[in-house]
Amino acid sequence: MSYLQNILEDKIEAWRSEANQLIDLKGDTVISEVTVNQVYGGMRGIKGLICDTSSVSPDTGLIIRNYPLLEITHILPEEVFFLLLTGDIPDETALTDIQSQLSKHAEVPTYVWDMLKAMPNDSHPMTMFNTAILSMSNESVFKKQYSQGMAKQDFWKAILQDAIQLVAKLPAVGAGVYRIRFEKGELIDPDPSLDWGANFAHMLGIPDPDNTVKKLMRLYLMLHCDHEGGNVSAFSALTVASALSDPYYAVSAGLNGLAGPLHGLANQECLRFVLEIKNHFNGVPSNKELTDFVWEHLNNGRVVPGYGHAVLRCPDPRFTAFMKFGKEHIQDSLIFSIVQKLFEVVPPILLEQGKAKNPWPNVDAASGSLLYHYGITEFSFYTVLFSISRAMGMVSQMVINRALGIPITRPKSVTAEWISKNT
Ligand code: CMX
Repeated sequence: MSYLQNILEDKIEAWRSEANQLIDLKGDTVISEVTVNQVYGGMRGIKGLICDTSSVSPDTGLIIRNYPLLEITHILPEEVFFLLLTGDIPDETALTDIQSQLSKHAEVPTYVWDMLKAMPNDSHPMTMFNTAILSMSNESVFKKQYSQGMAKQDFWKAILQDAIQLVAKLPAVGAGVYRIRFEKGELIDPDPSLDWGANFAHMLGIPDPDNTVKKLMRLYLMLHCDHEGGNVSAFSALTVASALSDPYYAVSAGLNGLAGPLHGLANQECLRFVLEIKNHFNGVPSNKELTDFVWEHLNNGRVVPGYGHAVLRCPDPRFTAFMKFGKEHIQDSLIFSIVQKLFEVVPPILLEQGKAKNPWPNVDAASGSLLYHYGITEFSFYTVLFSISRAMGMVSQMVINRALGIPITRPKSVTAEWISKNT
């Protein structure tokens, strides 16, 4: 039994009894009512899921296991993974244990590389990344043990093994997608002396003389790790996993949702928008020029990528963390200056337009400018970075859901005729 599994064993016993107690005491308590607006409005605001790994408060943003995000931006991605799974920031022993497990399972099967190299050379990096994950479903410990009759109370242990083994491989898969798709040369082997995020930077092969790219990747992979349970990617992944499809199927499914422009792909769209502005004005526009440009964009029926959010009603703390990094490291970058100017100009415009419920920037508004500055200019790759990180949240939620025995997801739908006759 691994050190992590040992720790979780005790915690899960406590979580199970807490859940049973809540169900006994409050099982019939109403926590949400559903209006016709919500049925036609993407179920916005309906409380219908349990998720303990993180929560999103509209006015402060992401809280990971009771830690407001901006208080823990210094921790490593693998530390945040441990935190998501257990509720604790790891001590030295626990950190060494999770790092050694991630390192032990980092090798990617050869058939994944063969498959990625055989894909059309204009494939989107997200198609390649998600296909690579799906292709590894045969590696699933859960799938194997389930077919051998594993008991339901032990499901979480096999899911935990899959969680570690899958997350361990993602930096290499992501870096491999980058190098294959953009013809960067041979794949680069992991460096066992590096931590998980730094190793990703190393395998991308971006010049990094002062280790700032490693620092950025640690921050990037930490910040995107989870965003409670109801966003498209988490909800999709968890729904698929609730059918007891293995985590490879489920994570790939969730990430297919992340690949949509209203969700994770917004980081690619954002950088495209910033470059459009740069090319249009041949540099950084004045506030007046930028204001006119943004209005024209909106009046053409397009959204401003990187702004707005379904839950948040404040500047996203993940955006704030990236801006802090940018101000510290690339203050004189032209692209970053445009991002800063957009932050001044866009919220008042969205407020004046009066449609978006949240005029503030989200996680995707600043991240691309940092990646671009350090030489990752292929912006269709950006959502892969988001995915490597977000997989940690998805698999952590899966471990907990299986531990709590959450059943298959099956909300009820109604017809328009039913609404018209019954409401
Ligand atoms: N630019 C222009 N219009 C916007 C807008 C933006 N950034 N954000 C919202 N709106 C519009 C919506 O399109 C909607 O218009 P219609 O009534 O014409 O359909 C209206 O404002 C109300 O939308 P909302 O309730 O405020 O927002 P939703 O919860 O429906 O959608 C989101 C949230 C993120 C999809 C939306 O704000 C958006 O499209 N933003 C731009 C894309 C983006 O940055 N996505 C990344 C989100 C973070 C992530 O998941 O990675």
